Parts: sequence; structure tokens; C-alpha cells
Amino acid sequence: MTTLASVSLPSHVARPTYDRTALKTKIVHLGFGAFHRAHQALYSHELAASKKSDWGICEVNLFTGKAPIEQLKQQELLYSVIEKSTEGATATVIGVVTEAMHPALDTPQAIIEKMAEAQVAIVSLTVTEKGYCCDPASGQLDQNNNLIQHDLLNPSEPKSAVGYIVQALALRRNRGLAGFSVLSCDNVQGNGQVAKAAVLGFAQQLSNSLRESPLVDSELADWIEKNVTFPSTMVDRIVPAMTEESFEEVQQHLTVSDPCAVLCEPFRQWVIEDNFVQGRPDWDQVGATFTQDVEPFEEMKLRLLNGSHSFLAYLGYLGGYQYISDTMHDQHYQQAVLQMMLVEQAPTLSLPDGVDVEAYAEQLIRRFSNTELKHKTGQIAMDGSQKLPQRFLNSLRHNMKNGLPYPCLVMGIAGWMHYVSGKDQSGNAIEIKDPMADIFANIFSSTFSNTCSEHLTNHDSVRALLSLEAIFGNDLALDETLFNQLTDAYQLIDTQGVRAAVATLPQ
Ligand code: NAI
Ligand code: CS2
Repeated sequence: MTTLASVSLPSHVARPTYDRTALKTKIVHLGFGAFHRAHQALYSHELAASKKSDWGICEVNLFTGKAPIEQLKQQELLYSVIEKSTEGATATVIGVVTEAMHPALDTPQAIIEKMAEAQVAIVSLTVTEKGYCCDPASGQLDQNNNLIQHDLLNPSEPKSAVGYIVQALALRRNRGLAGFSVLSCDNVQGNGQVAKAAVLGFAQQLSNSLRESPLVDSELADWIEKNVTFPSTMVDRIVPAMTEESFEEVQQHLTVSDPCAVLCEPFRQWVIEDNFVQGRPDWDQVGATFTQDVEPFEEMKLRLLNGSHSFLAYLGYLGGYQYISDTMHDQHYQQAVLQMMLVEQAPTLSLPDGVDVEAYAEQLIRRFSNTELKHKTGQIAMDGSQKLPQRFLNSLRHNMKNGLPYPCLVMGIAGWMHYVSGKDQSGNAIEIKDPMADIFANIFSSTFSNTCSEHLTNHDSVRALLSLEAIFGNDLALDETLFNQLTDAYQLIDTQGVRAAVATLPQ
């Protein structure tokens, strides 16, 4: 079979120039998804290419994503990243992957053993927001989560990322090895603290429930706290999910198919809390920033970039826009999202030193307008229950408390509320991909069947959704002004259509 590894590639495709056999698996990464391939792995590749690093990565997928792991193995652990803008494209073959594993191919025990190898210094994650099994509003471990319940009963055959990490750490402790750093690269506010809360919460629960286990005792959580660090990060690069058309484009660039390839924008940013227990690659030599305080960067990015993305995703999808770049052609959407950034989100932030927020917002509008990236509104709309708190709700609370305006935030939330009803404005079904999808479906089936007037239905739907504490905490549902504003926005979308509703926002 001809693969990326065996074919002679066109000269414009950059191939690894370093000795791949000199790399050591010092990072185990959970979540070989689109983003990691174009971000952490690419930074690590560039560092290896500069001959200053022997940090290799073992790529692991835990649930979905067995196919890319198999495909990676079939092409000598090589894959390609294509950066695209209206100015052109560049293609790079990434050589920094040293191993690839999946529980269905390699067994959970083999993955845990890999994480427990002495030279492994970092276990990094891009497992999506829901992968931390935490309550999105509080950031604490959700003990009712199905995966957590499974892993508490079967710690040596875990399913969750948290279960794997705790089991590997228990093994390292038992063998007298050092801990490792857990590096979350997901779009979660305080991602390091959330990863820590999940890991320590799980270890605590495990020691409460399994006193007889040789690996787990009442000291495990304490040991983890002393021997493991959880640096926070701000991660940024738009990497849309691949489609048939994007795979065809890859084939054209490379002259061979690459099922593990990703297409992304040229922009990238990575700010990392410099707090590692067993060393780390010098990613700053290839453009990352190490700092002691990531929070201002994280908040800025989550509220300005991701908040805008979610606004455009819900209201754009319902407005018939398939891609984010399509929403940028609608001046009402573009102006409203810019207003939301500058007037409703930026004033809630403690900006990092030297950041010009207007320039940052304008740069985001340009990035969203990149027509070369086919970033689907429906993709970003996924998992809204896990995204709303850090993207909209913390700013909403700030503005409510300080008497500041928030009509765009309200419209964004009302858009989400319509979206999770599971029907678009023409009555077509929307497939809701969200850990709380069943709860939304229940809300809409009961409100629709128990009421007879359209007005009451909207009112009840907003009330029921706003009462979901896992998303909205226990404060927002008590605010009648907010409830009325949300109901009005929801009603406006219903009666006037979503594009007209967006056109009423400050421009
Ligand atoms: P993807 O769908 O390509 O990959 C998702 C990865 O997460 C897969 O490896 C999958 O196996 C794993 N996963 C899903 N649910 C899991 C669970 N419950 N436990 C363990 N692993 C699980 O998505 P993509 O684009 O790689 O994004 C992943 C995350 O990366 C996002 O949710 C976000 O937090 C972060 N991110 C994504 C960016 C993007 O533009 N795609 C940019 C910045 C951050
Ligand atoms: C997006 C992000 O899917 C989403 O929810 O908002 O993945 C976004 O593309 C990245 O955070 C950009 O860095």
C-alpha cells in the first residue's frame, strides 16, 4: 500500500529533517484529535527539527478514534498538517510521534504501563471539555458521571482519562517512581485546576471505596498532590473537523492520501504555566510562551474567541449559515459579534500586559472570515452544556452585577436554547451532540406536550433550561430580570426569525 511514509512527496511538502529514532517517548498524549495534531504535536515537531529536543509523543485515543491510531501505525507514525489562508497553503509532515495506542488495539493495561514508564514526564490531554467528567458550572468531579462510576468499580480497566491518569500514578507511586505533569490543552477555564480537581477527586473517591487494593490507600490523593503538577494553558488555533472535501485537498497537496491529516489556519498561540515536575520541552523556542499566570490569557481567549464562536455557531446555524466564514458575510452578525467582544466581554477581563483588545478583536474577525477554513457552525455548537459557563455566563454575571449591558450575551444564550430544542426554524431536526442531550429532549417533550399556547411554551422552555444548575449554577435562575430578557430574546427569534433578531442587536 502506498502511504505518506512510502511515497516520494512533492518538494514543497516539508518532511522531518531530524533523526526520529533519537526521540524518546517522554509525553503520553490522550486525545489524538484534529487540534492536537496541528498544535502541541506541531510545536514539538518544530522543536525536534531545531535539533534541540528529544521529546517524542505516544498518541492515545481512549474511545472514538481507533481508526486514526491504526492509520498512524500504518504510515510509520507520520501525518501531515496543512496551514491554509487566502494567501496560500503550506504542508508539513510531522515526525514527532513515537508510538500510538488505543485500548481496543493495545489493551488498557498497556496504556497504563506506558504512562507509568519512568521517562514519561508529561501526560497531556485534548479530550474535549466533557472528558474531565466535571460539573461544567463548578469545575468539580461529577460523581454521577457514568464513566467515573464505571472506573470507581473497575480502576484497573478504566474508561475515562481521569481513571487512566489515577491508575498510572498509583502504579508509579507503588514502584517508587516520580509523578508526571498533567497538561490540559482543552478550552476549559482554569484547565489545570479542573484537571487537578478531577484527578484528586477521583483518587479520593477510589481510596474511600477500595481500602484493600495494593495500589490504592488513603495516602494516594496526598501523594498525587505532592508529586504531580497540573499546569494551566491557553491554547489557540482553529482546526476544523476534516470532511471528504478536505481529505481530497490533502490528496492534491501530497499526491497521496493521508487519513490522519488536518487542515488549519496559519495563526497559533500557546501560553503555558511553567510548573512541571520532571522537566518540559522548550516549546518557547518555537513560539509558545511560558508564564506564571495563564488566567488572563485563558479568560481573554475563552470569552473573546470562543464566546464569539458559540454566538456565531448557534445563531449562525439557525440562520442557515453552514460555516463560520459565512456568518462573517452577514454584516449584522459581524457587527454584533464585534460589539459583544468589545462592549460585553472585554470589560469583564483583566487583560494580559501589552494586549490591545481592539486589535485582538479585529484579528479575530479576520480569522473568522478565512473562507479557506470550512469550520462548521454545527461543529462548534456541539457540547454547549460544557462550553456556556466559560464562554458566556461568567461575563453575564459580571455585567449583571456591575450594571453593564449584555444584550448580545442574552441573544447567544437564547440561540443556544433554541438550538437544543432539536429543531431548526423550518422544523427540521437537529442532532444534539451533548452529554446533557437526553435532559434537553425531556424538557422539550414535556413543555411541548403540557402547554397549549406558543407563548407559554417559550416561557416554560426558558425556565426549564435556565434551571439546569450544572450549566447555570444556582444563582442565574433566581434572577427574574434575566429570565424575562431571555424569554424576550427567545420569543423574538421565534416570531421574527433569527437573522432579524440578530439585526436588532447593537451594531
Ligand atoms: P476531535 O473531535 O478531533 O478530537 C476529540 C478527541 O477527544 C479525540 O481524540 C477523542 O478520542 C477524545 N475524546 C472525546 N471524548 C472523550 C472523553 N470523554 N474522554 C477521553 N477522550 C475523549 O476534536 P479536536 O478538534 O481535537 O478538539 C478537541 C478539544 O481540543 C476541544 O474540545 C477543545 O477543548 C480543544 N481545542 C480545539 C481547537 C480546535 O479548533 N479544534 C482549538 C483549541 C482547543
Ligand atoms: C471552537 C474551538 O469547537 C469549538 O468550540 O470554539 O475549538 C476553537 O476553534 C478553538 O478554541 C480555537 O482556538
